[in-house]
Amino acid sequence: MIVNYKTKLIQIKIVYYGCALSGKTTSLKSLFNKFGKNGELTSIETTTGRTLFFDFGTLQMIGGEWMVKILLYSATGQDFYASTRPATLSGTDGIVFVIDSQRKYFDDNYQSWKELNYYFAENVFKIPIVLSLNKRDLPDIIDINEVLNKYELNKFNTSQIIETIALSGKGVTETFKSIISLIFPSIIIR
Ligand SMILES: Nc1nc2c(ncn2[C@@H]2O[C@H](COP(=O)(O)OP(=O)(O)OP(=O)(O)O)[C@@H](O)[C@H]2O)c(=O)[nH]1
Ligand SMILES: [Mg+2]
Repeated sequence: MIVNYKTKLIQIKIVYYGCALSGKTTSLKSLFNKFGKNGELTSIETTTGRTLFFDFGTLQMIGGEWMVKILLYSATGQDFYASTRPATLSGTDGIVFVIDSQRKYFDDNYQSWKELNYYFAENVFKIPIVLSLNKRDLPDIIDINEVLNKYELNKFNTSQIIETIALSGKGVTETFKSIISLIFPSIIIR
């Protein structure tokens, strides 16, 4: 977080993280679409639409006399580019962890979660985290309670879990508002 008292500008960084194809890029695209900022998200992609390094875009909001600039990133989920993930995570103020709810990907999601925990070590419990339980429109999906138990969310200081369908935009704004309010507990977004 960068705070400039002179210009009354606060800059924060949020990273969408999770296993390959869980829906991170789709979530960010839906979010920017909802804010009418289509085209303001830069995606560095392979020719098949997979994230090469990261997606990046900014959204701004006013809180009192302060301007809050939110830097949004998604880390690539592809293991081939895993070495780029720590750089994307560096200096983050909050994480949205995107889970592919399909039961067959339970282990892939959990491995990505373990990796995230490994990168931050014990500091992981202090970072605001929202779990986006994505792809709720698909068949054979895991139950929210299975995630709550397996991911031990009770150990985290500030966390939240929200069911989403990034493809249709369902829950995407709610997830974004939730991570902002975990970072700034006193900000209310209308
Ligand atoms: N049915 C369904 N499909 C989804 C949903 N969200 C994303 N997808 C699809 O899942 C695939 C992967 O989505 P991406 O957003 O590219 O996934 P990603 O997490 O950015 O993947 P990487 O960048 O490779 O790590 C795409 O075909 C999306 O259309 C969802 O909520 N429901
Ligand atoms: Mg992506």
